Amino acid sequence: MNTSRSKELFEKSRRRIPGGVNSPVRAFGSVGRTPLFIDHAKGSRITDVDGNTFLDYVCSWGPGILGHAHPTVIEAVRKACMDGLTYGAPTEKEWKLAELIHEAMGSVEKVRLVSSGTEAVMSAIRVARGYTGRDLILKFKGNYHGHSDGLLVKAGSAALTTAVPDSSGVPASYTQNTLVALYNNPDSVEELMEKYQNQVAAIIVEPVAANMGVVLPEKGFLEFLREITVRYDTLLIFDEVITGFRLGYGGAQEYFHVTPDLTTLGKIVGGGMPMAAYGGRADIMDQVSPVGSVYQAGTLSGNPIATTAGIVTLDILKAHPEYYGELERKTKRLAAAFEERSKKTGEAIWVNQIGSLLSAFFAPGPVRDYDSAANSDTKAYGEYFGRMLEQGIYVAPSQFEAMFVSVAHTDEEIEETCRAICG
Ligand code: KE4
Repeated sequence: MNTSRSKELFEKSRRRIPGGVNSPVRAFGSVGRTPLFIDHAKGSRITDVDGNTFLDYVCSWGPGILGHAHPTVIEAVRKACMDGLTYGAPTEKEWKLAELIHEAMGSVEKVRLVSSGTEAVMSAIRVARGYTGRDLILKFKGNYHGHSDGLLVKAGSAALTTAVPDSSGVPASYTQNTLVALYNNPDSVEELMEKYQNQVAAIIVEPVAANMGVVLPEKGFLEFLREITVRYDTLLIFDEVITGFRLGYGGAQEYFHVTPDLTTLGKIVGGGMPMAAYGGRADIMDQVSPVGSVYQAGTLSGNPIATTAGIVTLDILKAHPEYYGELERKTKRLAAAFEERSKKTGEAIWVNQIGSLLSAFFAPGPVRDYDSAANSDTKAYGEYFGRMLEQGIYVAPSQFEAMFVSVAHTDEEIEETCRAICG
């Protein structure tokens, strides 16, 4: 496969942009290859600057549930652009999107639109602290919630129960209010809540983890988090940046019938434009300025182009509830192909799949938390990634990311992908 133009652009970009990319995972570092520079995308396919076309299972890390350049979304965005790109003033579209979000997730009684998932989570945490008057936040090892300082943490040693920075440039003092528990491990949560009791403002969780690869909540885990947060008057934050509108139109909170106090959204809610949101109970969200004393602001928050893309995307998903069954069926077919491969080659492959999210871990499994995910053979994953690319299939360039399926992936393309998986 000719990738000379990508290589040339990568060399030039690296001179001006750290690593030649604007987000680290795009650098293909963990699969040891030169990143592909993309020229355009349409439907289920993405084309690089050398003219190589691939079936795309990254879908821009989640926003692309309708496929790339959906004609209705593009037409609406094109039209909206003619009316100006941003005003820095309220518009009807922001209210419309807020209503759509509330209609899909009743727990989101009030919502603020922001420009990235990181900003949504950072703001939700600030509101939780402002509402409760407490400082500590409990998160889970292997969950990723964007790159705000207090959340760039790794679990301290067993002795430590507060976190230590997982990035240079983050002062240790910024992470001393972050506790780290183990996903699918209620005892680790009990222990920390017992120790810190009424100091914990919120527990934040990916209701389906998708940043250590896809790891499902075990039966009762989310219900347990709901119960223990009530018990300690702590808020429960569902980080639904990936699961929102992905697991179903009502996200993970509808899928699992567990209602959080605050929810963060991103990706699909913006239809591919820079848009995210945080929201929840009105009494909590009324802490936000100018109503309350928790400050949060943004020049391009809720801008008319991003809200247009979000509204049209949600309208399409709302009008087609059947999409979610189709997405699950196709994704299950992919999961079966990995199982067929494992039987055929004897490779240890453990698959976690839910809705249109899937991860094939090159590990014996079961993969149920960070440590079991980290046990994966990343070299084997890198070889798999290369095989798929050579066969025209673009999957996540990291073992610890999800495979995303879109409505645009046809059954024939799923079968083509299954053949590539089975080898
Ligand atoms: P952004 O700031 O990247 O928009 O959202 C941060 C975020 C928050 N919460 C969850 C559950 C997320 O998955 C993310 C971002 N997801 C990654 C993909 N695993 C973004 C891809 C990237 O970093 O380039």
